[in-house]
Amino acid sequence: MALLTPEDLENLLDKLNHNNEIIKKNTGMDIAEICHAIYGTNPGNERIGIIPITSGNGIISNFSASLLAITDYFGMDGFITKHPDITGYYEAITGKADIILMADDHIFIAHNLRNGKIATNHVCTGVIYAEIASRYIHADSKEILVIGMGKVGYAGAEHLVNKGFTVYACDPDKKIMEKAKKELGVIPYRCDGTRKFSMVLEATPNPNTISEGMVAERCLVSTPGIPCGLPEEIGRRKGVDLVMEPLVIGVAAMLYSVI
Ligand code: NAI
Ligand code: 0TF
Repeated sequence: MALLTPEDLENLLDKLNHNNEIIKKNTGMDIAEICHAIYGTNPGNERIGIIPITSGNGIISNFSASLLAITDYFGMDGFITKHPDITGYYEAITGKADIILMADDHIFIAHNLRNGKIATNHVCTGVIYAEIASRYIHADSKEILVIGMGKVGYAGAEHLVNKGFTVYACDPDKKIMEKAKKELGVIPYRCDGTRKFSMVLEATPNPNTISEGMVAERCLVSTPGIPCGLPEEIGRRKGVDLVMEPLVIGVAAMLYSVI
């Protein structure tokens, strides 16, 4: 898994506000309203315990502080434990956390200790970025393209199939595509310029994954992928609206999904 860097987390709230404006302009809803539409929940007075985890590549500076800023932004009562790992877990429980947020290099979870619900960042990120793309108010059809069918893209594609969209998908990994065809019924997308999409979910760790032939003149690209897969000049030439943010949108979905 590509790990976040401290630089990714700089100016997080500016990036959030910028993306919230784009999302509102293109879907008529803000991030909190979209989370509510997906999960049917609203934050109450949950206490969120954020535990720094030292295993693997260790602490990412600003990661826990960013999570705290996110809980604050969405009106929740967050706190970072003084100690990491198991000692931090004990501290979160004795500090009366309702929900635990913690991440190692492989998985990032939200666990609600009151109702037992547990969520992963990759699934919630796929679902919310897919939902954002699918709510594009200028969409010309119910056809949507998913680029990258890994952990995030697969969850997004599944969400879109369940919502009744016709999902085209591409991934160089043949095994993944076979599974997605069989289990989700996605249509393999051949990038030959004959079909262009007004809604695109991009979920790869690579740049330049979006070519001119994939996108309609007016379109919304929704991508958690780091770095961004949309080349700047294509975005400019085609007037693409771009939703792309490194942490907050996915974490908002995690929190709403376990409330
Ligand atoms: P993954 O490694 O499970 O899947 C990535 C998939 O993209 C692979 O199946 C790969 O074959 C495919 N791929 C690579 N190049 C491609 C191309 N040119 N065209 C089509 N498919 C291509 O990764 P995962 O966990 O799904 O994450 C995807 C991206 O999302 C990463 O950059 C990750 O860092 C980012 N991410 C961002 C979050 C956020 O909040 N912004 C949250 C979680 C992940
Ligand atoms: O970097 C990642 C994920 C995050 C997805 C959200 N965009 N790509 N995971 C590693 C997090 C490690 C956190 C660290 N253990 C800490 O500071 O607690």
